[in-house]
Amino acid sequence: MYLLLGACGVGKTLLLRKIQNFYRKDDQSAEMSLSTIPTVGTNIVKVSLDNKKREGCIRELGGAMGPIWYKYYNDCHAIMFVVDVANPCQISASYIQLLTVLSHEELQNKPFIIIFNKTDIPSHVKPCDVKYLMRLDDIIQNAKQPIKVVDVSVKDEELVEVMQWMIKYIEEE
Ligand SMILES: Nc1nc2c(ncn2[C@@H]2O[C@H](COP(=O)(O)OP(=O)(O)O)[C@@H](O)[C@H]2O)c(=O)[nH]1
Ligand SMILES: [Mg+2]
Repeated sequence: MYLLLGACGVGKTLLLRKIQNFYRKDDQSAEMSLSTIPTVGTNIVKVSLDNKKREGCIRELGGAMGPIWYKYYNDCHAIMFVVDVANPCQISASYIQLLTVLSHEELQNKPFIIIFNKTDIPSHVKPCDVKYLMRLDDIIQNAKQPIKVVDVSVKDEELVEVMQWMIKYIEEE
């Protein structure tokens, strides 16, 4: 189980939908359901990771559930943490949340991907500046977990690096 975390409105549900649709681009009916509403509670989807050969499960936890995210750490094998780089006011809160998640004892050996989303919005903070603000170089050097950082626009379906990371860290049966 991949655990999909991040503050409210960063794009987690849209990312889930787009990953679900990654291998069914021709299916118009799938595209119809791309509007999102704030997630209350948790959202679990099964996705094809490898053109239908291999599958994975992703559990999204609503941003408002931050205080109880830890209850789901035991039941996941990898963490996807989304940051909205078009919302500068939220970046410091995301940084604190990220540090809290990374330092949790149940997540010490689990791989992380940090997804800087909404790079299509012209006023977004440059990912290199966000990395600097969040002191990510320091964090990555000192973390026990393998951490990958990607800049994407989920809206524009820039999902390849996310899919590659998911396949790299696919859950063993
Ligand atoms: N411009 C833009 N909007 C996005 C992107 N990703 C998500 N959104 C929008 O951000 C809003 C919140 O998205 P949602 O997936 O519900 O966020 P969640 O609360 O993290 O699940 C929705 O209106 C999405 O359409 C993106 O890459 N670019
Ligand atoms: Mg959501």
